[in-house]
Amino acid sequence: MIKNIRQLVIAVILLIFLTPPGWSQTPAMNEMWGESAVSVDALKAGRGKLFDEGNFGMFIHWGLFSHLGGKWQGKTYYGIGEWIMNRRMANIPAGDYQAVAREFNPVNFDAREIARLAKDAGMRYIIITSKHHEGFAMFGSKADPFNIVEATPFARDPMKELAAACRELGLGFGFYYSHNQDWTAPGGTGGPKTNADGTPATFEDYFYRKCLPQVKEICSNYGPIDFVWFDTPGNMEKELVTKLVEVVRELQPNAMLCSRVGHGMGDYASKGDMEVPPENIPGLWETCDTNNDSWSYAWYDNNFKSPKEILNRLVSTVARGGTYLFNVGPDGTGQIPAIGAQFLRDAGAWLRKYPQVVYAAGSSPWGRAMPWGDITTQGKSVYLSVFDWPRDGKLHLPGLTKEIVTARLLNGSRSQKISFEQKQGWTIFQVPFRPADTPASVIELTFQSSLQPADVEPTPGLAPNTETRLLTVFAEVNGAERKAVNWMEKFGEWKHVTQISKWGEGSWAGWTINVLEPGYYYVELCYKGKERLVWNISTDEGVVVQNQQAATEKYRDYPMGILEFKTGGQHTLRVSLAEGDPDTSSLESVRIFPVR
Ligand code: FHN
Repeated sequence: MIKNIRQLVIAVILLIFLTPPGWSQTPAMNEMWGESAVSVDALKAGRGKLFDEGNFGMFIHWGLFSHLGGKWQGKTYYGIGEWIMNRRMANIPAGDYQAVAREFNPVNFDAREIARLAKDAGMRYIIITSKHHEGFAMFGSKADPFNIVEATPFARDPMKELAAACRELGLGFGFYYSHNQDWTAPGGTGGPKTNADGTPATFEDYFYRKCLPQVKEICSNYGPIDFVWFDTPGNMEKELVTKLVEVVRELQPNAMLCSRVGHGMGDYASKGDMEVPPENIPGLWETCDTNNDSWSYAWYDNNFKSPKEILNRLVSTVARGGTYLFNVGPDGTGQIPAIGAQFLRDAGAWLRKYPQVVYAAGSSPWGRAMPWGDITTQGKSVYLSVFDWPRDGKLHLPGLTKEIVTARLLNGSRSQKISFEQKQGWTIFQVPFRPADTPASVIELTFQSSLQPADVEPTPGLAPNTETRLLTVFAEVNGAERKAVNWMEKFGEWKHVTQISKWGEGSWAGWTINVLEPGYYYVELCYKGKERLVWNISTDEGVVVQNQQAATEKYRDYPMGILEFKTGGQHTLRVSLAEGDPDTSSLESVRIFPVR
């Protein structure tokens, strides 16, 4: 027994001393929100104008990890490439990682080409990693020699080149800086606990020797910058965060600070990684997303979002009231992978035809996405961006209560008038059978005055020619728990949903929907859980669908049966768990679509 305890103690000591830095931190999700001391209106008129009106920026994750590209000593590690040092990935000791700098020579880096791509994609600014969690500075730094000018054969400062290229093309420019985590600097969070001479290193040592001076450098040596994007503040002391904020405010008074600086000191809120929220959010906020699965380059990762997906996520973010920051990961030679670059150019070609849909556009008065796409506003105009074009010549818009002055189907500068009828709370547009454009067609509606949320009856509609998804985020919940959850699929690849679990006796989730045409509809539930579950779906007309289906640990649509709406008009629909574990059975949404 004594022998076992002794072995345990030795094992713990070995673990503490031998574990490489950084592994205990995973990409953080719960530290994103914060509010600025300056009012939103003042920010919009001042330093936040580019952010607020631009609505679309390029994020770049580029660093020493890009040279590794997801591979270490011949083995591929799947997950976000910039975390390759992490214990859950290749578990690389700090010294071994630092040695990689000697091989890093991104000779194909062309700042003008990257800035040109951002411009062609319709992006209005670039924010690039100046130092990520692994501690390597992608700029010339006097504060720390582990930087691209001093430690690599490249020996150039690519940030100088990129800042200049952005200025030349009229793009905004800003830096990402990992202020809390530093896996190679003694004292940085996740970094070595001792200095080179063996003396203990504190976080203050890292902060005053490296972090603060480097933040001064990025705020001094690159001309006026528009953003400083700090990330993963963790448990950083407020006093230290305040010092960083003061430096930025003093040296770069026009730079916007993202809320991930910590302690509520940002100018705008940053949503969780890769999260396009389902409901409108007031204030200044941003979603950052990536063009494949990893932020930084990984040799195997060519799961690039199509132009349609990029545009759909961009338009939806703007329609919810936010700004979209879309990431690319140049490889170790400095080049952005070709497929991702091409898809961005294709998205940009569409944006050049319909700039009014995105730039300086307002959120959707409906407060949520439509089954066929999404809605943005500009003055007295409303833009319907239709990504899923109806095949029967009818586009359905529920809940509009204000009179339309004109309805036109746009195609760049050309447009054609379209007719519509209004019945039972629906506006039904007669549209050509073929979409006017790809990947989305745009319909412009004009009104006597700008359309407000009060001009829209927000009940979701059930149209006869498309599927409708009722999200739990919009449900009335009785006796169960609704909660937003997020999880990683691959390491660092985040998914977000709002779901309902902890079902109690007699509990249910309910929705009111406006049914245009009575009849039969298939109904499916999207859920996760254990073993087999029995769900009950009932309507105010006494129709019941009850069925058992399998459950797995991932959310998936399961067919439940056929639901009949005997009459058109407003109906209520309730879902309850009839059999199964009440805690782990987690309902995400209801999908309804016509049988015909
Ligand atoms: O850990 C980082 C991650 O590597 C990446 O930089 C993202 C981008 O938002 N931020 C952190 C996780 O939230």
